[in-house]
Amino acid sequence: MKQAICAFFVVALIAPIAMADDLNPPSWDRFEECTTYWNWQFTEDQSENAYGYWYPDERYPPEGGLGGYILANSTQDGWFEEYAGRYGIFTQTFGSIEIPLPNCDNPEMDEKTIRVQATWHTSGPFDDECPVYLGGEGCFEELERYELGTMTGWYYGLYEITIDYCPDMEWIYIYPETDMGLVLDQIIIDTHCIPEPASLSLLALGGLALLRRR
Ligand SMILES: [Ca+2]
Repeated sequence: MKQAICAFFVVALIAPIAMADDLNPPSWDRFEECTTYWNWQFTEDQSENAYGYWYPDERYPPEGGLGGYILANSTQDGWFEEYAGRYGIFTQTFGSIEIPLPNCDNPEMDEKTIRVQATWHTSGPFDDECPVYLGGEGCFEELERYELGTMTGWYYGLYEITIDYCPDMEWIYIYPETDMGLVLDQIIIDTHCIPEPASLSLLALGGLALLRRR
Protein backbone atom coordinates (compact mmCIF):
# COMPACT_ATOMS: atom_id res chain seq x y z
CA MET A 1 0.00 0.00 0.00
CA LYS A 2 2.80 2.34 0.96
CA GLN A 3 4.46 1.61 -2.39
CA ALA A 4 1.21 2.31 -4.22
CA ILE A 5 0.88 5.66 -2.48
CA CYS A 6 4.48 6.52 -3.33
CA ALA A 7 3.91 5.51 -6.95
CA PHE A 8 0.83 7.72 -7.08
CA PHE A 9 2.76 10.76 -5.87
CA VAL A 10 5.64 10.11 -8.26
CA VAL A 11 3.19 9.95 -11.18
CA ALA A 12 1.34 13.03 -9.92
CA LEU A 13 4.63 14.94 -9.76
CA ILE A 14 5.88 13.82 -13.17
CA ALA A 15 2.64 14.06 -15.13
CA PRO A 16 2.33 17.88 -15.30
CA ILE A 17 5.93 18.16 -16.51
CA ALA A 18 5.49 15.46 -19.13
CA MET A 19 2.23 17.01 -20.36
CA ALA A 20 3.77 20.49 -20.45
CA ASP A 21 2.28 22.71 -23.14
CA ASP A 22 1.55 20.17 -25.84
CA LEU A 23 -1.66 22.14 -26.34
CA ASN A 24 -2.12 21.35 -30.03
CA PRO A 25 -0.88 17.87 -30.86
CA PRO A 26 -1.08 17.15 -34.61
CA SER A 27 -4.09 15.53 -36.28
CA TRP A 28 -1.89 12.64 -37.51
CA ASP A 29 -0.67 9.68 -35.47
CA ARG A 30 2.68 10.63 -33.95
CA PHE A 31 4.11 7.15 -34.19
CA GLU A 32 3.20 6.03 -37.69
CA GLU A 33 5.43 5.65 -40.74
CA CYS A 34 7.05 8.82 -42.04
CA THR A 35 6.27 10.92 -39.01
CA THR A 36 8.81 12.33 -36.59
CA TYR A 37 8.30 13.79 -33.12
CA TRP A 38 10.76 15.88 -31.10
CA ASN A 39 10.08 17.18 -27.62
CA TRP A 40 12.44 19.50 -25.75
CA GLN A 41 11.35 20.28 -22.19
CA PHE A 42 14.92 21.19 -21.16
CA THR A 43 14.68 19.11 -18.00
CA GLU A 44 18.49 18.88 -17.76
CA ASP A 45 21.33 21.32 -18.21
CA GLN A 46 23.05 20.47 -21.51
CA SER A 47 25.04 23.67 -21.85
CA GLU A 48 28.28 21.70 -21.48
CA ASN A 49 27.57 19.51 -24.52
CA ALA A 50 30.11 19.65 -27.33
CA TYR A 51 29.21 21.96 -30.24
CA GLY A 52 26.32 23.50 -28.26
CA TYR A 53 24.00 20.54 -28.92
CA TRP A 54 20.81 20.18 -26.87
CA TYR A 55 19.10 16.83 -27.31
CA PRO A 56 15.34 16.36 -26.90
CA ASP A 57 13.70 14.74 -23.87
CA GLU A 58 11.62 12.57 -26.22
CA ARG A 59 11.87 11.71 -29.90
CA TYR A 60 10.39 9.41 -32.50
CA PRO A 61 11.91 7.48 -34.14
CA PRO A 62 13.93 6.87 -30.98
CA GLU A 63 17.29 6.86 -32.77
CA GLY A 64 19.02 6.96 -36.11
CA GLY A 65 20.16 9.61 -38.53
CA LEU A 66 22.34 12.63 -38.02
CA GLY A 67 20.87 15.62 -36.28
CA GLY A 68 17.87 15.83 -34.02
CA TYR A 69 19.24 18.48 -31.70
CA ILE A 70 19.02 22.18 -31.01
CA LEU A 71 22.20 23.93 -32.03
CA ALA A 72 22.80 26.72 -29.53
CA ASN A 73 24.79 29.81 -30.40
CA SER A 74 28.31 28.80 -29.28
CA THR A 75 28.89 29.35 -25.56
CA GLN A 76 26.17 31.95 -25.12
CA ASP A 77 23.64 29.38 -23.94
CA GLY A 78 22.57 28.55 -20.40
CA TRP A 79 19.98 26.79 -18.29
CA PHE A 80 17.81 27.48 -15.27
CA GLU A 81 16.20 24.82 -13.12
CA GLU A 82 13.40 27.34 -12.47
CA TYR A 83 12.62 30.71 -14.04
CA ALA A 84 9.49 32.84 -13.50
CA GLY A 85 7.50 29.88 -12.23
CA ARG A 86 8.43 27.33 -14.90
CA TYR A 87 10.95 24.52 -14.79
CA GLY A 88 13.80 23.51 -17.04
CA ILE A 89 14.58 26.67 -19.02
CA PHE A 90 16.95 27.08 -21.96
CA THR A 91 18.44 30.54 -22.43
CA GLN A 92 20.56 32.18 -25.07
CA THR A 93 21.81 35.73 -24.78
CA PHE A 94 21.57 36.62 -28.48
CA GLY A 95 20.94 35.24 -31.95
CA SER A 96 18.82 32.44 -33.38
CA ILE A 97 18.93 28.73 -32.67
CA GLU A 98 19.13 26.10 -35.39
CA ILE A 99 17.46 22.69 -35.34
CA PRO A 100 18.59 20.12 -37.92
CA LEU A 101 16.10 17.25 -38.11
CA PRO A 102 16.66 13.94 -39.88
CA ASN A 103 13.49 12.76 -41.49
CA CYS A 104 11.59 10.30 -43.58
CA ASP A 105 13.59 9.40 -46.69
CA ASN A 106 10.90 8.06 -49.00
CA PRO A 107 10.69 9.36 -52.59
CA GLU A 108 7.06 8.21 -52.89
CA MET A 109 6.04 10.80 -50.31
CA ASP A 110 5.52 14.19 -51.90
CA GLU A 111 4.13 16.53 -49.30
CA LYS A 112 5.38 17.37 -45.84
CA THR A 113 3.84 19.31 -42.97
CA ILE A 114 5.98 20.56 -40.09
CA ARG A 115 4.41 21.84 -36.89
CA VAL A 116 6.23 23.66 -34.09
CA GLN A 117 4.87 24.44 -30.63
CA ALA A 118 6.95 26.67 -28.37
CA THR A 119 6.74 28.38 -25.00
CA TRP A 120 8.96 31.40 -24.38
CA HIS A 121 9.30 34.25 -21.90
CA THR A 122 9.02 37.95 -22.68
CA SER A 123 12.57 38.46 -21.40
CA GLY A 124 13.63 36.48 -24.49
CA PRO A 125 10.77 37.20 -26.89
CA PHE A 126 10.13 35.69 -30.30
CA ASP A 127 10.45 37.77 -33.43
CA ASP A 128 7.19 39.35 -34.61
CA GLU A 129 7.79 39.04 -38.34
CA CYS A 130 9.22 35.54 -38.75
CA PRO A 131 9.87 33.69 -35.49
CA VAL A 132 10.11 30.22 -37.06
CA TYR A 133 11.81 29.73 -40.43
CA LEU A 134 12.35 26.64 -42.57
CA GLY A 135 15.74 26.69 -44.29
CA GLY A 136 15.39 27.18 -48.06
CA GLU A 137 11.61 27.60 -47.86
CA GLY A 138 10.46 30.53 -45.75
CA CYS A 139 8.45 31.45 -42.71
CA PHE A 140 6.13 29.14 -40.87
CA GLU A 141 2.60 30.45 -40.51
CA GLU A 142 1.86 31.60 -36.96
CA LEU A 143 -1.46 29.91 -36.10
CA GLU A 144 -1.58 30.93 -32.45
CA ARG A 145 0.26 33.22 -30.01
CA TYR A 146 -1.06 34.02 -26.57
CA GLU A 147 0.02 34.45 -22.96
CA LEU A 148 -0.28 31.44 -20.67
CA GLY A 149 -2.22 32.76 -17.69
CA THR A 150 -2.42 36.42 -16.68
CA MET A 151 0.75 38.51 -16.47
CA THR A 152 2.97 35.45 -16.34
CA GLY A 153 5.28 36.66 -19.10
CA TRP A 154 5.12 33.18 -20.67
CA TYR A 155 3.82 32.91 -24.22
CA TYR A 156 2.72 29.94 -26.27
CA GLY A 157 3.01 29.86 -30.07
CA LEU A 158 1.87 27.37 -32.70
CA TYR A 159 3.54 27.37 -36.14
CA GLU A 160 3.01 25.28 -39.25
CA ILE A 161 4.33 24.99 -42.81
CA THR A 162 3.53 22.56 -45.64
CA ILE A 163 5.91 22.01 -48.56
CA ASP A 164 5.27 20.04 -51.75
CA TYR A 165 8.14 17.59 -51.42
CA CYS A 166 9.60 15.41 -48.69
CA PRO A 167 13.28 16.11 -47.95
CA ASP A 168 15.16 13.61 -45.79
CA MET A 169 16.33 16.44 -43.55
CA GLU A 170 15.30 19.97 -42.71
CA TRP A 171 16.77 22.93 -40.85
CA ILE A 172 14.47 24.95 -38.64
CA TYR A 173 15.51 28.34 -37.26
CA ILE A 174 13.95 30.15 -34.32
CA TYR A 175 14.51 33.89 -34.13
CA PRO A 176 14.30 36.25 -31.17
CA GLU A 177 13.40 39.90 -31.52
CA THR A 178 16.31 41.97 -32.77
CA ASP A 179 19.20 42.09 -30.28
CA MET A 180 17.28 40.02 -27.74
CA GLY A 181 18.01 36.52 -26.51
CA LEU A 182 15.78 33.50 -26.20
CA VAL A 183 14.24 32.13 -22.98
CA LEU A 184 12.54 28.83 -23.81
CA ASP A 185 10.52 26.51 -21.61
CA GLN A 186 9.77 24.00 -24.35
CA ILE A 187 9.80 23.22 -28.06
CA ILE A 188 7.78 20.41 -29.63
CA ILE A 189 8.17 19.61 -33.33
CA ASP A 190 6.11 17.15 -35.38
CA THR A 191 6.73 16.31 -39.04
CA HIS A 192 4.52 14.29 -41.34
CA CYS A 193 4.97 13.12 -44.94
CA ILE A 194 2.04 11.99 -47.05
CA PRO A 195 1.99 10.35 -50.51
CA GLU A 196 -0.28 12.83 -52.28
CA PRO A 197 -1.03 16.53 -51.88
CA ALA A 198 -3.77 17.12 -49.33
CA SER A 199 -5.35 19.65 -51.69
CA LEU A 200 -6.05 16.91 -54.26
CA SER A 201 -7.61 14.72 -51.57
CA LEU A 202 -9.77 17.64 -50.47
CA LEU A 203 -10.85 18.26 -54.08
CA ALA A 204 -11.76 14.58 -54.40
CA LEU A 205 -13.74 14.74 -51.16
CA GLY A 206 -15.42 17.94 -52.34
CA GLY A 207 -16.35 16.24 -55.62
CA LEU A 208 -17.85 13.30 -53.72
CA ALA A 209 -19.83 15.69 -51.53
CA LEU A 210 -21.21 17.43 -54.64
CA LEU A 211 -22.17 14.09 -56.20
CA ARG A 212 -23.99 13.04 -53.04
CA ARG A 213 -26.03 16.23 -53.00
CA ARG A 214 -27.40 15.54 -56.46
CA1 LIG B 1 10.87 23.30 -19.49
